[in-house]
Amino acid sequence: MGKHDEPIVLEGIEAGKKAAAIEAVNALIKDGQVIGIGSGSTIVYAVERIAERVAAEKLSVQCIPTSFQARKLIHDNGLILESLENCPVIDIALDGADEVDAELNCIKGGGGCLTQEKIIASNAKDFFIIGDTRKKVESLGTHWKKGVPIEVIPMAYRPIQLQIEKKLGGSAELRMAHRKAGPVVTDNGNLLLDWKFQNITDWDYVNGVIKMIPGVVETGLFIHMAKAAYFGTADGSVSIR
Ligand code: ABF
Repeated sequence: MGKHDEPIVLEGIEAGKKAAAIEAVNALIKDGQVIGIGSGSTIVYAVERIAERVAAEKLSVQCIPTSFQARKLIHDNGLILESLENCPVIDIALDGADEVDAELNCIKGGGGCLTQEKIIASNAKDFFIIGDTRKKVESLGTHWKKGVPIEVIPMAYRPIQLQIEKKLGGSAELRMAHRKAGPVVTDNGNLLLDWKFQNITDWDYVNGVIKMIPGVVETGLFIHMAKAAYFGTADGSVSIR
């Protein structure tokens, strides 16, 4: 790829994200719903489309965020911001993903918001993924090479690294901020490990092993949680898995 091609490729990726988000919102969002709002870049297009539909169709919806970013997105688009205290049952959750496999298992948390994303997704009657077509893979680890994100309590990060590597192999790296200025700190005040794995097929087992290590808050493995995934391409077409 020549250097002049890069902006075109990026534009294509953004077009894919936007197409998937708009298609999902048009098909899935209904009057009266409590909606879980994911984090990342694709969800921005979804929230903008929800706001358009709320204004044009006079829909009444309430939105629950998965992160500081999502909370601000809801607020900035003039949508009703709600919480799990008031709305413990969510009708539908929409979110991006780093990868989605053939069984709709996902790696999420590249943006560091996996714990609140999983809480919202697990309390939603239906959970849908939106993303550009790069995210659609046959098996996890094909596109997303940065590993499985894992949120951990800060004082335990080192023994957790060692236990993961001993029990499952691979390497669990502490996620550092830009220019290694310090570790990335989540919205919950915790740290992140990115576990690079090899030859894993039983994701249920792996998720269980990691979750059982004291100090692990949550993993970015979303196993058997999504109902469907919308993938968009640069030409605006969308496929549903
Ligand atoms: C989120 O969206 C995260 O779990 C994930 O890291 C991120 C990636 O999606 P996008 O491509 O939309 O930024 O929900």
